[in-house]
Amino acid sequence: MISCISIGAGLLEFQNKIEETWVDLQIKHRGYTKGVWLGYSDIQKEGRYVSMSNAEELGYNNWHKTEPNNAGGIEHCAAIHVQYVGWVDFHCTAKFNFVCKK
Ligand SMILES: [Ca+2]
Repeated sequence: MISCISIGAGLLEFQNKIEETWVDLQIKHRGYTKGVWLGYSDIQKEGRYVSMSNAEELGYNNWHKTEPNNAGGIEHCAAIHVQYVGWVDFHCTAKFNFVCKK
């Protein structure tokens, strides 16, 4: 996140499925094996995911069918996890890849 801000960008957010499909392709192309952070968090209010760039609720979303589940009460950051279809919430200190979006 800090790295993205330093270049005048923010973490990855999606407007629609077309954008997500393109990023999914890049993830496969680059051989990422864990996940990619998204710029969404519910750290402010549990269960209410908002954009970290403008604090607004998500328009488009693609949560996995059992997510977000706040497993262990410690999952407050959204990510694409390569082992799931759709997004997951995950503990924010995990070492995932990330994408900056301008
Ligand atoms: Ca989860």
